[in-house]
Amino acid sequence: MPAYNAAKTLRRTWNEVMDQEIVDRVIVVDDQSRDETVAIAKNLPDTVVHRHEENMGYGANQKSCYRLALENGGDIVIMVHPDYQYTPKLIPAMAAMIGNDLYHCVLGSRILGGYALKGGMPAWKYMANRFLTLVENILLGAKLSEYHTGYRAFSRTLLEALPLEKNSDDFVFDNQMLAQVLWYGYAIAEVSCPTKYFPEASSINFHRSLVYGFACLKTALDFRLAKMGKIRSPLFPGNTGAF
Ligand SMILES: Nc1nc2c(ncn2[C@@H]2O[C@H](COP(=O)(O)OP(=O)(O)O)[C@@H](O)[C@H]2O)c(=O)[nH]1
Ligand SMILES: [Mg+2]
Repeated sequence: MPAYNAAKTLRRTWNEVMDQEIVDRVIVVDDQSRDETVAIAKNLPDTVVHRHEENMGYGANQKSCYRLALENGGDIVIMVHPDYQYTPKLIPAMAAMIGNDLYHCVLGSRILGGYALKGGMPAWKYMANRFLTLVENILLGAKLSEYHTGYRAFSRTLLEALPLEKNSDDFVFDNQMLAQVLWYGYAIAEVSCPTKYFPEASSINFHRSLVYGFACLKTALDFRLAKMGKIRSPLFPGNTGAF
């Protein structure tokens, strides 16, 4: 759980995660929240809490999460936002798809199934999501329903293979990571996840979203140019023979 000001929802999310009776350990990385996130996390059993010395960003937070998950021996690692926006009830399904050796990466998609708007996703976020997804599918050569979910499961093998440290410390980390999964030739599976939007579940404003959107487009473009051998990118190393 990459946490930032998640005091109001962390315990609820954690409770529901543990109710699934399949999770051995929870990793909470706090990115210098201004609320009680750390104090609450420290009282949770079976939980490793790590606090960044300073606010480093959402991508940096996830880098710490995956590093700690691997250090703690995780074979199946599931990232879920602690803002209670994504139901932990899908964890057994997502973990099974990895544990049964079907996939190395599974996303909980809010778009798949078609209920995102009914679930309260703001219309402008929905439109942006659909547009970015369309362009990314074309440039990345994939067929995903969305690239922007905060609910993702990975195998240890995959996490060890990706050069995550090269990625951004900001929100576009999420996008770069999925592009890397595809770059390394892994299939991405999706399960339909109910969408919930409420005040605590969303803090990203229009400006941050715009910056994120353009960074997503750049990621997809870099991927395509690297594939064509036109550029070298530390995110997408060792092209298939082009250089
Ligand atoms: N580490 C870190 N995480 C952040 C920061 N700002 C937002 N987040 C987290 O990023 C995630 C996505 O943000 P959120 O506001 O929920 O966006 P939305 O649900 O996509 O509308 C949430 O888990 C937030 O807690 C930050 O400055 N640092
Ligand atoms: Mg959210």
